[in-house]
Amino acid sequence: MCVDEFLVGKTKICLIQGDITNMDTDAIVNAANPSLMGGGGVDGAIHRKGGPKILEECKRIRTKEWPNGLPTGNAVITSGGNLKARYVIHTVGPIWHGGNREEPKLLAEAYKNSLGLAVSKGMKTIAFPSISTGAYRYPITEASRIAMKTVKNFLEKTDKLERVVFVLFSTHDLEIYRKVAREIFGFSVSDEYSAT
Ligand code: AR6
Repeated sequence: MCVDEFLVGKTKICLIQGDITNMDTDAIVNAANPSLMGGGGVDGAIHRKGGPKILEECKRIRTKEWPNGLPTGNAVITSGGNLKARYVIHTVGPIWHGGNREEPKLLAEAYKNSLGLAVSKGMKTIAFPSISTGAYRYPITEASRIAMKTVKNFLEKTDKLERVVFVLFSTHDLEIYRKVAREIFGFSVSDEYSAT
């Protein structure tokens, strides 16, 4: 259930609180690190629940495409293993170093490249976690603004996606996204209902 829903063209933007590994979207996005070998946070949860198939595919990607690791801002795709989502899109967000090391640009690229990959594979629905705002310490208000602005810009150029979901782990993160979403998308469909 979306806590808030916004529209960009025909695409629904949904904000929810929860665990991204439970999502039944075509793809869920993993906030990975360049090694693609797993880690903590969302990455750990996805590999734990998705099972060993995801790691095997990541190893293959490392060998064939990215022997030195996936560069920050890039995205690759594996199957979803035992997850409900059929695919996992692994992207690497920037580590926050204070904001002068191209962090905003790299974070926007992580979102844009993940969306591009989803569209190129014919997917209709995709769910994102709040990339870089955990272990990588990106301040969440700034990161949420980049996340939602990048999604909005992307959707203004394509109408191929039906739904983009932002899955926030904590109430605190969800509240920040809800507030910033109104700056970016305008009113929520639920605001309209509550006004009547
Ligand atoms: N579902 C949704 N969101 C979650 C979940 C979950 N199951 N678990 C955590 N979050 P992080 P990063 C939230 O650290 O900052 C890993 O070790 C979390 O509360 O997962 O991009 C990787 O291997 C936070 O708001 O990702 C990398 O080394 C957000 O997801 C590094 O962490 C992102 O937190 C990447 O760091």
